Amino acid sequence: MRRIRFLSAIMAGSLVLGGGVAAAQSSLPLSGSQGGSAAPPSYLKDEDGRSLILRGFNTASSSKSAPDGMPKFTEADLEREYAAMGTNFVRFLISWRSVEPAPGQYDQAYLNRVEERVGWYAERGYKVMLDMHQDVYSGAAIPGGDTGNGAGPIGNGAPAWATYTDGLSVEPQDRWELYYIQPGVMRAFDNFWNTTGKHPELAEHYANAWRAVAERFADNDAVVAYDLMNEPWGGSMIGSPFEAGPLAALYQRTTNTIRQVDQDSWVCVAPQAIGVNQGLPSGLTKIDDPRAGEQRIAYCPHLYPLPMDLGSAYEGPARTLTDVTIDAWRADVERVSGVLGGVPVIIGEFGFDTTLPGVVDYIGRVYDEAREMGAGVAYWSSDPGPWGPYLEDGTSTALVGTVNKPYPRAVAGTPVEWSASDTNLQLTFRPDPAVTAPTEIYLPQQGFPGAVNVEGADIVSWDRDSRLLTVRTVGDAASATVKVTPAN
Ligand code: 9MR
Repeated sequence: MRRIRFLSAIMAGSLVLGGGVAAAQSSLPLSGSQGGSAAPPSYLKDEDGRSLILRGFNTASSSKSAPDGMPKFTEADLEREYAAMGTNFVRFLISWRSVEPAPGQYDQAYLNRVEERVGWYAERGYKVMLDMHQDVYSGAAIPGGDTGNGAGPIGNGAPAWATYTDGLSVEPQDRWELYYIQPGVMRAFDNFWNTTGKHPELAEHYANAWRAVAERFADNDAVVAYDLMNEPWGGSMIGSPFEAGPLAALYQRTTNTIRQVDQDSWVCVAPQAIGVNQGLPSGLTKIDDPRAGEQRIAYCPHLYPLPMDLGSAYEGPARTLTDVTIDAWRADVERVSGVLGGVPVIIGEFGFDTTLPGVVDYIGRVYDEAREMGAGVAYWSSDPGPWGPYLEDGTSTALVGTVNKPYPRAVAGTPVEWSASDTNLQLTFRPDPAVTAPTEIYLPQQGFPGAVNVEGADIVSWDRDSRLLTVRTVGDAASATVKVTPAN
């Protein structure tokens, strides 16, 4: 109940702010779905210039409070994930406390451990987005904080030396999200954003910590994106004043700093989490990418419709409310993608208790939305348990079969639309004559056990072990449609 009251209060507050944002924005040029027809999606590109359709997991919550900052996720776990679901993407959690354990000192041994794991993904053709994770600012903000629910210590992200609660209280809470409105946690955020005027150095440290990460991964083709901050929260400043103010300023500063060492990776920005994750409008404003050539900013919002987050099944009135939430969320995501300059979208997190009724429909719906939006997906999370693909004992959940579907992974041009069933994939795209690498498609064993039929393109290779089909279109048509089915 306490959590419901908290979320209701925040939602009510955000609704007021959201109304303000919507009213303020009605005089701006419309883009995305608010303009009547959604702008065509744009995509992250791989080193061969192919458009990437990214499908994968967050890995993992278990790293948040681990002394070495590493997830309980082995190379064998990755092998199992690929074999079962054919993923090509990971949102890999890193943390400021691990990157910069003392002011100005960057832990190269930690970055070595991250790099080793990035190597596991790279060897298997994955792309990686590094996510500077935080929940309720920092473990240091919450003395002995633990809900006792088995999830481990509460709070992660910032190093202790960057945590200034100014002696304000942080009382034990029965839900981790409730710590966000504890006075000491709010003050730690206020000091980070320097809305107190006392800690201008913290944002500079944050940007420089990102530069240390980017320096390490600038030349690594597997690392395509940097998610600048997980689920930002403004402390005592919420809604569009926060998003257009200190949050946008931090994003701009960090982007500029990353570009001192890395010109090519995408910089991903997320809105205020509370409210926007539940479908309210974001007030985030444009970030300018100082790199030469096209902008490489992406928008990486999370999706947690309130009924799902509160543990409802996807049925009855909760399903109706969830559907309405998803519609509103998508319209706003497409609008913000336009505000940011028509940038690619990655759903940085969404997740659901896979033991609840309606799970297959809910997860299927979100993947459908992502497909239509041209958005990448990182499901929350790969950690064992009812929300993940595997339980603690290794049993598969309903997630595995729901995720394991055909999809185009890398397209030699710009995707226009695609669809898939268990035994069929159809992709329409505008071929880019400058791209010589073939289009790559993942086809699960179940629907494609043997030879395949391809219409509209020539087969370059079909590897039944990796389940990857590569094709090349012939001629110089502006548009190509490729259809793939199992051969009889
Ligand atoms: O699922 C995670 C839960 O076990 C932890 O107690 C909690 C606090 O660290 O974080 C949960 O993961 C959240 C993620 O860090 C941020 N987005 C929402 C996720 C689900 O609540």
